[in-house]
Amino acid sequence: MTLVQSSTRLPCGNRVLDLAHVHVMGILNVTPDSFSDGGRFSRLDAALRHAEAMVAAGATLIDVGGESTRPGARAVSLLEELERVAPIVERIHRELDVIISVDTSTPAVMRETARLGAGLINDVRSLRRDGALDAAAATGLPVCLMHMLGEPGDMQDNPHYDDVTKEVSEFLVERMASCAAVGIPAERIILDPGFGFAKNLQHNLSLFKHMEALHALGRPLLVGVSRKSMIGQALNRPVGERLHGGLALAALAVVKGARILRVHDVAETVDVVRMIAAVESAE
Ligand code: PT1
Repeated sequence: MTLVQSSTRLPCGNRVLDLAHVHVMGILNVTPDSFSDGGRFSRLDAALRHAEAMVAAGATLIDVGGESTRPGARAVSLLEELERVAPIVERIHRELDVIISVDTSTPAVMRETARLGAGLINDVRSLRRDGALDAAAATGLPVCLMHMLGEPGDMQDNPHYDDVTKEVSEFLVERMASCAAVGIPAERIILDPGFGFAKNLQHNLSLFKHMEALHALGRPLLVGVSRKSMIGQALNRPVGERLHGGLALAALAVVKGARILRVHDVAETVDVVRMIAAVESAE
């Protein structure tokens, strides 16, 4: 056999992500709403405590996002996004032992958070904003490329595919080529099918079922389905009752070869991952 095993060690700034095993990425939203008005510093402290709890529960990555990209979300300005994200990236980098992923499509946010200690760029728009390819390349950080059509504001308006898995795959191949053209090599890329982005329930289920086809692209897969409406629609559950459906999908994603699970419920998902690893390491 002459098959060359590509390295499982992905440098992420000053840390290394070992993709020989499955990682749980905890979601840290820093969009202002939930925390009542204690002001900016208590919000920052609350976010840091949340990140700390997720690390204690076994998250090896924290995904920091200052722009909501769920269906119908509104856009935020660059300054608004930077003011939300930069302080928490700086604090996590200083205080916690974890890889910081920044959920952003904004070039200036990529550059500034990389300077402050971010280890991974997670862009749901796959570096399609003006200047994003060059900004991501300049950071030297790995990038997660995700499939989405349109924008969060309109992506759920009647999405159509003839073959969703094939079209997602072709999209990701094209984005990898655009990355290669600006000097972001394949070795620095993570791929994400983009569950819940410009896809109806049948698209999401079919894409999940055939996720293995994306391994042909040769890069590790990240899967984000936590609490999403595909679970709500399949099980007829409101957002507060989607944990068990989400854990079922987490287990299935691991079996299908996913390497990073992006979740809200870190402790529960870490148990799923560890239980599967225990079985797989048996005689
Ligand atoms: C994701 C993801 C993300 N999801 C990556 N980044 C969100 N790489 C934000 C719903 O249908 O899957 N991968 N960043 C959150 N987006 C959504 C989309 C949240 C759909 C909810 C839904 O409920």
